[in-house]
Amino acid sequence: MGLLDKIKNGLTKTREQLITRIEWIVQGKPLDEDAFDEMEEALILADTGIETSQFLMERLKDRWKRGHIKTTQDIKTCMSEEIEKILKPAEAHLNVDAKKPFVILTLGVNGVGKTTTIAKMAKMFQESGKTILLGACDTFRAAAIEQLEVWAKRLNVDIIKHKEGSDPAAVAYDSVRASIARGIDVLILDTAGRLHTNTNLMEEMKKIKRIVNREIQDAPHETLLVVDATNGQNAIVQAKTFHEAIGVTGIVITKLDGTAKGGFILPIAHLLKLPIRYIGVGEKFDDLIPFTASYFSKAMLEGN
Ligand SMILES: Nc1nc2c(ncn2[C@@H]2O[C@H](COP(=O)(O)OP(=O)(O)OP(=O)(O)O)[C@@H](O)[C@H]2O)c(=O)[nH]1
Ligand SMILES: [Mg+2]
Repeated sequence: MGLLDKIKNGLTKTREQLITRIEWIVQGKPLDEDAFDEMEEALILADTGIETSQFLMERLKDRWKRGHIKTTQDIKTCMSEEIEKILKPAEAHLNVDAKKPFVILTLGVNGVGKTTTIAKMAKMFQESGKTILLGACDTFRAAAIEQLEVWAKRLNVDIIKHKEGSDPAAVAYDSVRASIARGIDVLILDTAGRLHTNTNLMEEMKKIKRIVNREIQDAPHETLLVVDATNGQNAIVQAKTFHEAIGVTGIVITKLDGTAKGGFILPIAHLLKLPIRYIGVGEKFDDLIPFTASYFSKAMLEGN
């Protein structure tokens, strides 16, 4: 299956709801201002957020007034084009060739899919010929180390670990030293997830970052925040909190396959202005896709 089809599959729920609502709004009546207001609500229901939905509908109304929009198909086409414009600035693929070792620090609240995403990324980099090391800095949750080990075995990559409950920054330190000593291309650090409102978590992450940075001047080269699409608007709050506390350089959005809230990716691009590196559309290795604005905007409005 091609990437566009995969994203389309992943966004099925979001798209079906959005299209059904739009078609219902415009059915059998001429387009007017009210119809656009109702479409704005449909976007908000897809978790696009008030500010971004308004912004998008203004652009659409403008095109309608200039005569670009007459049919339902025109609405879909123009909306898709305007969505692509909003998403385009967030399209920036992660280039792990830039440094050696390229250090990725992965962050996010509990259960969003950090560890799974790490495994998927490791597989992807491995396939492009890179050597990988994983650092098990989630020493907080019972079984977190074992979970990462299971992935490491499946991928046949090494892992640096300490005992449960030990200092995550010490694991990060050993991981960085080992990466340098072994000539590793990409080091990915797994971390513990707790609520973004947990100050201990933020302090722990800052310390890891500091230790990594002390060993390699410009590392971590990527501070990657993982957010879960099923959290919708709350994921935006998480992203803001992590970004303010730690400084995020890229975002991964997971679980787009299980939600009708796919619209929340728009305010991430529009308001947070952070690069979206990958999107997750399932639990398997190859269900991680580099983010491409045009694919996403098509997948939101064009059926299979
Ligand atoms: N459907 C779907 N499930 C996913 C995706 N990514 C991760 N998951 C699932 O989400 C669950 C949690 O994933 P983990 O990788 O353990 O999440 P985590 O952030 O490491 O969790 P903690 O370590 O507890 O903070 C698992 O059941 C994964 O299989 C995705 O893109 N789609
Ligand atoms: Mg984990």
